[in-house]
Amino acid sequence: MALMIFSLRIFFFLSVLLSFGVIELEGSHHACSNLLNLELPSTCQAKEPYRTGYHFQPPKNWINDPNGPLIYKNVYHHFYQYNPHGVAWSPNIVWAHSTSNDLVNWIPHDDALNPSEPFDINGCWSGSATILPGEKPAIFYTGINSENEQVQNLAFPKNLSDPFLREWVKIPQNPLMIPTEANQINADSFRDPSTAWLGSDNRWRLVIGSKQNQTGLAILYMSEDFLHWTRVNHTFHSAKENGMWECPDFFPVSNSSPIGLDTSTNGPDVKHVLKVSLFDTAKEYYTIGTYNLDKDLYNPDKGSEESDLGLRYDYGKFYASKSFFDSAKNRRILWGWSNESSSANDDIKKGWSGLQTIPRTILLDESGKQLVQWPIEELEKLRTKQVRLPRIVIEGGSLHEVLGVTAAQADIEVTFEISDFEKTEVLDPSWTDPQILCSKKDASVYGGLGPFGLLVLASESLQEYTAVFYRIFKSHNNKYVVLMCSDQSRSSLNENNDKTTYGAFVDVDPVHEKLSLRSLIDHSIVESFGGEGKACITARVYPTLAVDGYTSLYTFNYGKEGVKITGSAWSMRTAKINRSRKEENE
Ligand SMILES: *[C@@H]1O[C@H](CO)[C@@H](O)[C@H](O)[C@H]1NC(C)=O
Ligand SMILES: *[C@@H]1O[C@H](CO)[C@@H](O)[C@H](O)[C@H]1NC(C)=O
Ligand SMILES: *[C@@H]1O[C@H](CO)[C@@H](O)[C@H](O)[C@H]1NC(C)=O
Ligand SMILES: *[C@@H]1O[C@H](CO)[C@@H](O)[C@H](O)[C@H]1NC(C)=O
Ligand SMILES: CC(=O)N[C@H]1CO[C@H](CO)[C@@H](O)[C@@H]1O
Repeated sequence: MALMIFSLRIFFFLSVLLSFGVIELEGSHHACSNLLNLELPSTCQAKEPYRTGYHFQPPKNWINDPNGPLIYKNVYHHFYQYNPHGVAWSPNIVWAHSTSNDLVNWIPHDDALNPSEPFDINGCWSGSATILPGEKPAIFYTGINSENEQVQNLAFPKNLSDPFLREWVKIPQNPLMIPTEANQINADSFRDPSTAWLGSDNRWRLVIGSKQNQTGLAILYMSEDFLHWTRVNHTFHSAKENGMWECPDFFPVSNSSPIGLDTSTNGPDVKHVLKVSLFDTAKEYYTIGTYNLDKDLYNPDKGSEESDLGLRYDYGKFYASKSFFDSAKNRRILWGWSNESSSANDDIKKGWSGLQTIPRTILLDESGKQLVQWPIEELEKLRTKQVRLPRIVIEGGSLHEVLGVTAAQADIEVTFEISDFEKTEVLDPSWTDPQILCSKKDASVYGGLGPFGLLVLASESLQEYTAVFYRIFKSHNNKYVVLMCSDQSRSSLNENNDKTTYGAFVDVDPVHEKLSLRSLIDHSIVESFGGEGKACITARVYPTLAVDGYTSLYTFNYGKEGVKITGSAWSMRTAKINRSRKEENE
């Protein structure tokens, strides 16, 4: 195969170089080259530059939380919070519904739940699905009732012979759980029922997010028949100074084999995970711990950080996530909502707001101390031509373009090998916050070992790019510390976007282990997986120049030490997601 890469040596700082305003490229290599910033031919102009090619989104309007994911008769169901009337959130939201055979291509259906009854007339908010014995799906969701209180309602499919479960019936006994003076639940803070699990005593349990003053709460309910629910007097779990807990997700993970577990599974080889979404900061965190069945309590493992400074599925734009057990493939799959970083006005111009991230499989890491995530294997069906990166050492101060892929819609997976650690910078003990460290030492700041990584959604003369990269430090106890960053500061010339830089420390030992990085690039979203899924960062970006055929992809190293790189990149086909009937038939 021809060398798909050519290298471009730069002098010291990228910023120095950029200040001259030019980077000389050896000839034109894109169908839609924009080197001179000339008026672009109309064939190269994207009508909707930010619409995604393979991330889930409906044709228009606002979406937020993924709801009640499930598999039924080998069909995957994805419900999501949807405002049929506009690009902004509105309380009287509905459950939109799509189904899929592969979690990649989706068919739209009519809304599954709409506000219609006194117990949900002001909105059908988030909830979860449970598969009852006899393969009978059930949905618990939060309704906003006619008094604007948050109550919990149950719905069943109308026709179990319909694999698409197109119609749902809200049971007449609703609401099944309500806030009262007696139970001391605040009617504004009582939402997002979890998937229910069955204990060995044959009783069902589920948790609901809440708060008491600033303490975040997971309120436990129990039932023998799934219809009559009683609040358990003690709190299942709580954490001070968390504020409101939204979307609690509680599930088992295996500590002996790389498989997912049904939500009701328990036993000696099982750990439990509690994930909560913090309403106050719009961030999530999870802990790994033990589920005490006798006392019906969850205890996070010793040393768990119970705030958004703790473990997160994703250190970027990712919220209101929910997992489910895929019984067809024995895996647990995680969905999350990635909201826009653009202004409300730009959302109106686009006509839509919000994406779902690529479903990820989640497993307990071998260390038992964190989870690892990876894009579902089905996504690889969208990969087209593979472009192998030549196995080279990228010298400090160089960048190499990856040619031959549609850089605005791509998947790239690379591994870095470091043989010389001599020039590693020392980690200042005050540098404890990875996000702040990534903002201070963004991609343009020259380092010792790193920054090295990818420049994605880059315009040809690098006025715009999003940098996903590593920096390695040496701590005072002589351990290497790996920092992963997603730097959006130069992602767009449009100043109205939120360009916050994100960061995470990745638990990889770079001396003995290879350091990998995978990025799913899709027009306005960059989902990155560091250390084989030990740290994930999702960013939303809106380049003005680096759109469609004008987009470039680079590997780079602005450290002093050379780094060996191997890997591949793929152009990604467009998934079939909620197309019109006409397109479906094409
Ligand atoms: C239930 O669904 C099946 C499969 O789609 C369909 O053949 C049948 O007519 C449906 N029954 C009713 C009562 O709608
Ligand atoms: C909540 O705060 C109020 C005052 O702000 C206090 O009186 C009350 O005891 C607190 N409740 C709990 C459960 O801490
Ligand atoms: C909760 O406490 C009340 C009295 O405080 C008691 O009557 C009730 O049985 C308890 N419920 C459970 C499920 O333990
Ligand atoms: C959505 O994005 C905005 C701006 O980037 C951010 O401030 C907000 O907290 C986000 N909300 C959620 C729920 O993620
Ligand atoms: C939920 C949703 O947005 N569904 C849409 C799927 O696509 C069809 C055709 O474009 C629309 O009519 C639906 O509204």
